[in-house]
Amino acid sequence: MHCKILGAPVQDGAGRMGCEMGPSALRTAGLAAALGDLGHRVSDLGTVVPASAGPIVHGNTALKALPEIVAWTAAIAEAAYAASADGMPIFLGGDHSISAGTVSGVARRAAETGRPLFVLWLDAHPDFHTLDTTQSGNLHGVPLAYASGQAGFSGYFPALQAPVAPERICTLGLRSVDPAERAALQAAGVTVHDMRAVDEHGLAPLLRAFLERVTAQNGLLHVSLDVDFLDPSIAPAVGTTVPGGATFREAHLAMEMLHDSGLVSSLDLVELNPFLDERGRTATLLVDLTASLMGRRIMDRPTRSH
Ligand code: B3U
Ligand code: MN
Ligand code: MN
Repeated sequence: MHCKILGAPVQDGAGRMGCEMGPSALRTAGLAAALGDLGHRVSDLGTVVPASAGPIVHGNTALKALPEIVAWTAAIAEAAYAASADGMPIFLGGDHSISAGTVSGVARRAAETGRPLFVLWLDAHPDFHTLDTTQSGNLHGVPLAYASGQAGFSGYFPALQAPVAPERICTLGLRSVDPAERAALQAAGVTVHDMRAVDEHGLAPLLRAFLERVTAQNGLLHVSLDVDFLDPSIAPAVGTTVPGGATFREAHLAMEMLHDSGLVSSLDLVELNPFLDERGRTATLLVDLTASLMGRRIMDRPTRSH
């Protein structure tokens, strides 16, 4: 596999500074070497540069840094479209607003190949606010709604060339959902596996059922991994910690299953805030999880289905 690393040092979408350092920390933690050790070809394509931000006026006065995030989204979408022509792009955030660009860019590419794009959103939050419903105004709370074509973005964010149908989106790990998001997720028909579902059924059967759907439709799969999917006890370097996240073992199992599926065509690593890390442990964990997703395994056998 040809892994293409692309930095998107965006922090204006989060409520605090620090995610700008995310790509540097992931590089420092040895991402390229870990992928190379697995036999992959690795290219570091460098850092996305945002378009210039003009003034934008919106009725929701809570919105923060709308012109900046719109400018980033346009540039990241172009970079994601270009990088996904071949190989496996790995986007290093940056806060989760980068996924407005990464998902829309890879979706545009998938539409050209004729294969349906599916999205697996690993996160404590669904990030399914629109520009009208967000109360915090932090735009890392909107990318999934934007990329799936929810109303209210046109005229502000770049026009979507290929929205991802909500039926092709699976969120896993949710435990902090705002009322407007809950209603919108249900109305749109997004598959939601919250932490209660993980507790009741275990992560593996939930993920396996989704992967079987992707396989049945010969789909491509974009995985968006927010650090706060993980429990804060193992991944402290994130601005929005929510207790009760995925354990070390659940997270690695998810990555191993994703690898064995052979479906993953692009990946986001987002919301890492190195300023909040403890001696690089969260960055190192993200590198190890990426390695599991790209083929590192304990023994030479895939995860059994039963
Ligand atoms: N839904 C809340 C909280 C949040 C969303 N994404 C993160 N936090 N990281 C909001 O602000 O939109
Ligand atoms: Mn998120
Ligand atoms: Mn989150």
